[in-house]
Amino acid sequence: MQAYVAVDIGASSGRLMLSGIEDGKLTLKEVHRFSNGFVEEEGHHRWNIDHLVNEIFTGLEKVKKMHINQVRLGIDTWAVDYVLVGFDGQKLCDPVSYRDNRTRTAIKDLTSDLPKEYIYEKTGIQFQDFNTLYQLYTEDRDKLSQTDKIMMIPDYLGYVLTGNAVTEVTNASTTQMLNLREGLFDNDLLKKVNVFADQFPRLVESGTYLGNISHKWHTKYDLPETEVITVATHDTASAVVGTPGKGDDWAFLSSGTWSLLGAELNTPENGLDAFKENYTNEWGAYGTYRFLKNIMGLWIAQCVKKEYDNKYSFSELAELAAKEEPFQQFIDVNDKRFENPVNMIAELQSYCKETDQKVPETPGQLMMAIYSNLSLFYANELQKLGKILGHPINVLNIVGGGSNVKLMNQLTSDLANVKVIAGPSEATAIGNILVQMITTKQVDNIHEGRQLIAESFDLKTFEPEAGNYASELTDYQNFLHRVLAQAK
Ligand code: LFR
Repeated sequence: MQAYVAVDIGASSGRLMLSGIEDGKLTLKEVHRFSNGFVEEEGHHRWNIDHLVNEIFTGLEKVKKMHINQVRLGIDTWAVDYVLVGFDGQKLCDPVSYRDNRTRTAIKDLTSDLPKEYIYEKTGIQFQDFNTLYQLYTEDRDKLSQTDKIMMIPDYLGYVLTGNAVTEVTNASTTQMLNLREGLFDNDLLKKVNVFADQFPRLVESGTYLGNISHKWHTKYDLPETEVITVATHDTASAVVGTPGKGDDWAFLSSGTWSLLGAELNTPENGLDAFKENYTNEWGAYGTYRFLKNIMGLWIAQCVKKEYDNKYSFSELAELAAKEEPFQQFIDVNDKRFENPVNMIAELQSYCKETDQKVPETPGQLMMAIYSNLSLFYANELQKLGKILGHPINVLNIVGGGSNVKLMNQLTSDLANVKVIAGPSEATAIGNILVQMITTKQVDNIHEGRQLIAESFDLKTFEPEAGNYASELTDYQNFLHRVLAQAK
């Protein structure tokens, strides 16, 4: 059996998943899991990128110990962050995390003489102050002048492994510097942030052979023969590939640290409505676009869990939440204050106090507040999405770790009046593997691949319960309207 390894690294953890096709079904096994996170270093929140490289090797050594001597491997990670590589081929420093506060005013500063509409028309990408465009805008000029190459995180990891450097498009699009029409980096935007197109390795599509792991690593570690394939390197792009959506009225919700809710399109939707709602057109594998909205997601729950010193597991927290009543308070989960607060529990509580609402106190109440409000936010966005696209969404495919939270799946189904299909929870790793399999021609195309996913994993369906929560969504929409108007 041909063995495939997905290296899938998110903001809070990474894993190596081993996969293949056995008896017509996709198999998936976690061989290694490790933690990830940013730490304060040289005045910024930074990722420890060498740690990630080491963990990839540790995982591959485990694969070798299983007597697997030859693998294909793909890497996906979160987006927008980058590594500056000097003329000696080495990183200049650890990459800064997108949650660092160095870019807080960058959108305002950069767009003071380059209108937002102009940037959106060119790129179709949402305005998030952490986009690479704004990170580079605030980047240390000395460092930039010492930079030979700017590499996105997964491209950098591939480069360390193989010595070959590329810029893969699904992730590159999140920089907000690719021109939709030309399919290339946009020189106007690059100039604005003092970088040049040739500082980026050549652009490639998902599903490109990168090369074998360099010989030097084989002398240091006991590794299988490994051929690296550049997959859909943005984790969200891989997650969408790994979503078994069917028909033309489905939306996806990739539910992890972030909740990414949207639809897969064949042509970008960068008109005025999409601009006003700050929807993004990230490039997908095989010429598609991920038309989506970033929602704060389970990050809020991850912080709460950590602040209870990880005393409860996620499933214990979900059980505690299930004992509470939903919708005890409304929260705009996308409020910037939840992006990187000193203490998430305190932040949630002061939000409720400031808005004269019931303050959640216990772990169960806090979790129920998070689940209720994420579900409300999803339902609200599904309505908007349907409006922008001009057709209703009837099915929501939820993938990622969040798809295991039954309570939230049912609340979302009820509130949005859609059928929810939950799973697979490892869609990102699966999408990573699928692109490798399509590249090696073990699977014909993405349609066949999605069919294979549906047949290989246990998907759960949630039907809307009519009449449930009829007024909550409208009340929430009125609440959002009010708080957003006040913030202006
Ligand atoms: C999810 C994700 C999102 C991106 C955010 C920051 O892990 O990749 O798609 O907006 O992280 O990179």
